[in-house]
Amino acid sequence: MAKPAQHWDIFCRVIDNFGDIGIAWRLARDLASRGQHVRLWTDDASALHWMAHEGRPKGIAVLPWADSEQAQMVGDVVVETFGCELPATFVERMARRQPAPAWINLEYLSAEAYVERSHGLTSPQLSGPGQGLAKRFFYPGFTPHTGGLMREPGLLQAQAAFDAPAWLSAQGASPRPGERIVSLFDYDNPRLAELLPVLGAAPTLLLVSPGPARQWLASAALPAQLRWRALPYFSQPDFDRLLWACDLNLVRGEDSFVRAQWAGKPFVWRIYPQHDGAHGPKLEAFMQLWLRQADATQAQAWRDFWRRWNGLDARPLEALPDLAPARHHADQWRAQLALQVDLVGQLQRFASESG
Ligand code: TRH
Repeated sequence: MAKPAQHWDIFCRVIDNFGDIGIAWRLARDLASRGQHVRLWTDDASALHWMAHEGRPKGIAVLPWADSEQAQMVGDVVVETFGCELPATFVERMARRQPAPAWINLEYLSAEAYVERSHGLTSPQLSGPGQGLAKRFFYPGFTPHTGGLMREPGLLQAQAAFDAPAWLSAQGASPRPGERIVSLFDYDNPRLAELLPVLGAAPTLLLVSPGPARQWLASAALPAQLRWRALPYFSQPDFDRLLWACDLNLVRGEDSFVRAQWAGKPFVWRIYPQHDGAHGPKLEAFMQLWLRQADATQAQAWRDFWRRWNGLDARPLEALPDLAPARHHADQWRAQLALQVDLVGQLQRFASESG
């Protein structure tokens, strides 16, 4: 017997870049696709103009954060993304609601050991507007003892049915015979100049998403075998198709990093740089997990490349690791991740336990 649809309130505060709203929007879409009713409260929905330009699915209302202070109804489940601190007036209404809503804090993704220890912990609210409520911590992750990764129903089937040449042609980005295709979505990166000769070692078409890299490339001298095209901001589904169509994806942050793993292609991750250097151990922890089953020589080549690309090793970029074995490894890694219960499935279970 299917459970009745629940009402979900997702709160998202946009810090910078697009990951916060990107993850919140993907969560809302996934929940709505399962028949849930979703209100997405955010202080900056502007990126949805392109991220969601294929239309907003039924069942999702995107609302200004400030309006939540007057909201009379509180959902069955309240998701506070990345510790964004809910409005006190809304929390007061949560505390008065009978039955109490499930209050879930969705944390940032990491492969570090603390995640498995922290996933599922509860924090009873002993004072303040939420007194009497309990907040539960939900940590996404790559192992069965975490909350898993978002994997919407039908993702792997859509990939299997995808016609890459037709999609690339529709974008005006068809490769020439023998050209490999590489996508680039990055922050400002001092290593970019070193990337060009690395890619130019073989005939390459570089597809560049909007951002600092695209500006820099416009005036850069290119090696003979390297061509590039500027891309527009795609909708999230089309950004996925870009990753599926390429032979190598250079991604960043959190959400595109996960989507590159679902694409099952070799990828390079530019982690979100943190001033206190916390991104270093986070990168190492992921590589430890991701490369555990890989051939030792291959694994070292990827570690070297990722560390240098992320500025964690001052030596210059050298040749790309061999993409053929990496393609096989990417397939294996995706198959391993697909064994996990997906994040939204786990979140729904969490909510029914906590509510
Ligand atoms: O933009 P990001 O660097 O976001 C970052 C990270 O999430 C980081 O962890 C967080 O702390 C910081 O924001 C605040 O990278 P990310 O996570 O890949 O998010 C980009 C989103 O934009 C993702 O949902 C994919 C989407 N996207 C498109 O839909 N179309 C596009 O053309 C592009 C380039 C991105």
